Amino acid sequence: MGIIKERFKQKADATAEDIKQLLKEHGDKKIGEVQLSQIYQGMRGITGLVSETSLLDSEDGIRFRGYSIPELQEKLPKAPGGSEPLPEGLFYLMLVGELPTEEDVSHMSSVLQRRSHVPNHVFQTIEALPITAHPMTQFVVAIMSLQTESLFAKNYAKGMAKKDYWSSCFDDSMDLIARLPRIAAYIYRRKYRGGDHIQPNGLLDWAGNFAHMMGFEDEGFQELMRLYMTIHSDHEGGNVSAHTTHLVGSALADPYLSFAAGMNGLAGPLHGLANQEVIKWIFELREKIGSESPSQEQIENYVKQTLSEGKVVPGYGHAVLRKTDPRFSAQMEFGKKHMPNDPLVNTVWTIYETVPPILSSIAKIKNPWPNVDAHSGALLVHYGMKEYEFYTVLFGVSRALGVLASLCWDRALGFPLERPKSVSTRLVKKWLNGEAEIWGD
Ligand code: CMX
Repeated sequence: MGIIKERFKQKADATAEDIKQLLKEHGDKKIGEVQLSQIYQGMRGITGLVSETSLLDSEDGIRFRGYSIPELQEKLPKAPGGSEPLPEGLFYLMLVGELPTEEDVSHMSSVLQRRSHVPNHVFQTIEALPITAHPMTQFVVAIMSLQTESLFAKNYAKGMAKKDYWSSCFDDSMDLIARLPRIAAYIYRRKYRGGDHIQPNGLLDWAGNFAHMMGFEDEGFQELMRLYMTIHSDHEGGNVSAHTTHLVGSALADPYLSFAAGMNGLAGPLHGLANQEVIKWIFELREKIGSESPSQEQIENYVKQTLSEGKVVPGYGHAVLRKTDPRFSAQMEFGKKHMPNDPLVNTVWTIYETVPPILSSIAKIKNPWPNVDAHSGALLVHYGMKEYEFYTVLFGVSRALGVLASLCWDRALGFPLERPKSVSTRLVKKWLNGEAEIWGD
């Protein structure tokens, strides 16, 4: 057994023992109440899941195993000469629950390099799709075709015992994370660079190699990828991509099937696809006014027009957050350091000054502040990646780190099939009339 796997198992066994004790002593404690409005309105605020890898606070934003983004930037190992964290270090932290040393991260990088081979049929499957297919469609289809490699599925078919689920889940998760950059880069080069593919560089770190395979050799872009892959990786358990991966995995669907399901959710415009929508929306504004640098007044009018057409302002609002997303702030810092005069980045900052007061004046909107997607595209455009339909694939490659680390924990802790109770409006009415109970089977 590899050293990372061994450490993970030790931690998971200790946590499983803790949970057993905790449930024995406190299993009947109430954690909250559920209102009728919550079950009709997206289950906001209902605590119903356990996810060990990260925790979201509505004011402070995300913490990964207790560490904020600035703390990760300070404490996680970096690439030689770089100042952004190596995402494989964050993966180690989410998986093992401890900050990795430089040695741990370089071990993780080489394990991922070793596992990164993508079988030829995956590329053939991508090629079978029309080139016009959305990159997220190509990405999900490619992940599904890679499912032929699932150890979990093979071992389950052979009669694997429950106690061994975690081990195959762990191996599949490592393999999948190792292979995703190659697949995503293939899709990018196929769709936007005439199929001129670039071989991996075995000496680079996971994110640096991803940038290289997409054709971006600029050290600034590689640093951006390290930051990007770090901050998009996880956002506790209830967001659509994490929850879907967890839910599908709870049926013992293998990590390939579970992750592909999560990626279908990420491809929704209220979730990950918002990152393409933001840049599309800004490009349309630029075209409309015939200038690269819209004034605050022009932005204000454009926002009001968007709202009056019954559309959302992309990149703003959040189901949980009630302040500026620290993932937005981290990207803003990156912009200030590397491209303070870039017109598109400056437009993102002017939008940040303009949108919150407008959204604040609309009573139903609970959070007028920007989320992660409001900033990411402008940084990519700066380095020449203008093909915004591809952006959600980048989000997806990063999201694998969090949701697959979580899936390993689900299997190691023996979490069961997830199956909440649903009701019909007919039953709700009967219950309100005192004619029926609302719980039970
Ligand atoms: N622009 C316009 N209206 C907005 C809005 C925005 N940015 N954010 C929320 N609202 C509206 C909602 O559509 C909803 O309207 P209806 O009641 O008419 O349906 C109302 O305000 C209440 O919404 P809320 O409780 O504040 O927010 P929700 O938890 O329902 O939704 C989110 C959260 C993210 C879907 C929403 O803010 C939104 O659509 N934002 C724009 C899309 C976006 O940026 N998504 C990315 C989120 C981050 C990620 O997952 O990547």
